[in-house]
Amino acid sequence: MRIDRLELRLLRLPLVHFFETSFGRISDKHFILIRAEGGGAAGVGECVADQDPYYSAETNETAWHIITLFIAPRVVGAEFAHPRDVFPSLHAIRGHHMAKAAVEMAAWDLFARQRGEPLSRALGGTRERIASGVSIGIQDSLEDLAGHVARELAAGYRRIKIKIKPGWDLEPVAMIRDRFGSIPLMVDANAAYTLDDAAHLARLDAFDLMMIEQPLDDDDIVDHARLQQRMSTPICLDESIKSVRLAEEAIAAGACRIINIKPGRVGGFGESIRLHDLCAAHAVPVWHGGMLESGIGRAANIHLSSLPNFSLPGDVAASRRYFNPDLIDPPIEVASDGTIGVPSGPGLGVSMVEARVEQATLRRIVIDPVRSRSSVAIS
Ligand code: OSB
Ligand code: MG
Repeated sequence: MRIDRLELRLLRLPLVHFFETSFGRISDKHFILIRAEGGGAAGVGECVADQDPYYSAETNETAWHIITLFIAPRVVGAEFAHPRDVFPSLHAIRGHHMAKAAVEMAAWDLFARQRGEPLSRALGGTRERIASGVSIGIQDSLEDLAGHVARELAAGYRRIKIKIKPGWDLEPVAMIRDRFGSIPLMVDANAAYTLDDAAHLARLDAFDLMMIEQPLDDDDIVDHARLQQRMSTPICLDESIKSVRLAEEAIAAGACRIINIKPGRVGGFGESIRLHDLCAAHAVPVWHGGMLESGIGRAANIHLSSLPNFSLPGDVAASRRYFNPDLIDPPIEVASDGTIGVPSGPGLGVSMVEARVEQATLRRIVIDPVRSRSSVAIS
């Protein structure tokens, strides 16, 4: 497989509803879309970096910089036997997993399309439908939160996750248990606490949560292990699992009992498969995280979620919760039983609406071996 040309676009899409975490609130999604062309076909990959370096150190601008100056020269015009060889070929570039993943995932889509098979098959997926859950951001009031929970349960979603932070934790959880009973419920702190909060966090044990996601800082593997000894609610790590190696260390340390997989965080599909397999070997269940992706990144997440150890519902929900319209048509829908069908067409198996992509584009650059860097700016 040869990648002849890369196109990068920086896009802006308005969110249907603002999304608030312990990092802050956003109303628009800014992201880079990669198009990789080769052998007369094209694959696409969505970069999950944000505008700000809060969830991770990467941003859209760092990803743009790293892809154009360091990743593109290593992949444009290069021959790969398989897309799993893309990530190792970028070894000299330290970190920047979101930037690497966007290009690697476009290469997987290109590969699957060239073979005329769905991406799920190329990845080793085994299911035709995946279980879908939702992530509900911090709201202005408990009443607003109750309204969101009621709507998502009515839509059929298989589990509810709410974002928490100091000052918005025990009360919203108690309210949900009180009003909605024993629904599958979990919380995500996005690293908003420290080990000093252990006694406070242990009060969540009374609510029979499926798990607490990323209570402490991303580098605090040891503190997560100490916290897990002081609470019965299983800890799930997200931000901390920046590589397969770190996952091995976190599992060995007892820092988590569950892992959230996001290909962007670990460097793409190849690394995600290795992480999935590592967790399966240690009997650690995994689920697929979400980064408010457009239909392109959402479809990629669905294909990966078809692997066997994704045994818990993920943060992979219907398009309409995020963007209306989405970049793809038809959008991704959830069935009344809370499942999403894995697309069966070649590659990602979704249709991008080029006019919508064009309309959302803030900036564009094309990189090919002849004009190794030529830029077309679009205002
Ligand atoms: O921590 O899982 C997270 C969104 C952006 C950044 C980080 C996270 C999230 C979500 C939303 O929880 C998941 C989604 O619905 O896409
Ligand atoms: Mg999370």
